Amino acid sequence: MPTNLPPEYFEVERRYKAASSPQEKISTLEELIATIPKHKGTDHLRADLRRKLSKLKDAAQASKKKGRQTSSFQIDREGAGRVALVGCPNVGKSSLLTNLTNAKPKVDQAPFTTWVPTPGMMLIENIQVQLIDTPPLSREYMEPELRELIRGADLMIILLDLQDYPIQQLEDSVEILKSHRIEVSCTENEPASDSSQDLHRPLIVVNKHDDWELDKEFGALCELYENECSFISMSTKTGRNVHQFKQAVYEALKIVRIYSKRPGKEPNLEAPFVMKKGGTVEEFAGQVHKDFLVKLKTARLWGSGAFDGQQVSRDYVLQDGDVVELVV
Ligand SMILES: Nc1nc2c(ncn2[C@@H]2O[C@H](COP(=O)(O)OP(=O)(O)O)[C@@H](O)[C@H]2O)c(=O)[nH]1
Ligand SMILES: [Mg+2]
Repeated sequence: MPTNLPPEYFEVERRYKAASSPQEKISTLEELIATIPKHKGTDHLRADLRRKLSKLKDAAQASKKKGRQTSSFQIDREGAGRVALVGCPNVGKSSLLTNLTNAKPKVDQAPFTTWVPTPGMMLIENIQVQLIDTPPLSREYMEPELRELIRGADLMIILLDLQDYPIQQLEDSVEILKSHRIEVSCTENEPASDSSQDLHRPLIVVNKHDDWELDKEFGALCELYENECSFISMSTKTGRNVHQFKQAVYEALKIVRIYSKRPGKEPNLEAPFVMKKGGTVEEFAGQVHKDFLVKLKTARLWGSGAFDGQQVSRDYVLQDGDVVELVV
């Protein structure tokens, strides 16, 4: 054993030894290797640990192939949209999930606390959205199932820590995602290209903006990226800007809420139908009941784009908050 190992080595080694799940073992071992200074005296140790790491990864792959149906990456879709929360260690992903949803993931000052994705439901006004806390981004490795989970989400949030080099974190996050073949573009006005379907436009959320004392830091960040991308900031600790955060998630999901109304009755404003922006009366009818889709004669509308009770055609594009009476 080389004698000149830094104190962090032993701290990480302790966590590595205590790790129980294979993912946890892999990540702590990666961390451990990173703590070792590179010189002749540590060559053997590093080679040794690398061999261990590759064995662990092989074993993890093999067991995943066996037990696919019980994988914790298979999460049922619930609610009006799925949002994957990604970012570097310690930015506050798990805190966000704990404070804004019904889920209870582990929150810890030690980095790399979250090993498997954890879903939770977040209420935005009268709809529920599924947020998924994910393991911290790591350059070395990403579970293939995690990649699919992130790619398949309706929205990706890249979370940054305002108090810990957010610029570096943003660059790292984008680079790491790209290295695992998750293409992201933070630029809002970039023209759509052929591959735009695979291009993710994340919502960039800056956490730990606890109070006004950090306004200057946040202002500087916004200024730096003024012509490139926009940020919203919040604090999961003090609850600052939580409302704005939820509104931004709603906007980014590009959905609308439509209320169904029966003739002569009031609509139930507690239980909207949720559709993608641009959805028509016809699509709405199909969502309410497939019989309506066939039998629909006309529809009457109460909402922003029409006068009360106006008759609209099947291809009328509905807007957020519209109330629709389907006539069959
Ligand atoms: N000051 C401050 N600390 C926070 C905030 N959100 C989370 N933290 C702390 O940051 C640390 C890491 O949080 P965690 O949610 O585990 O981060 P994760 O690794 O991204 O899941 C914990 O000590 C949290 O208490 C915040 O808004 N403000
Ligand atoms: Mg976490």
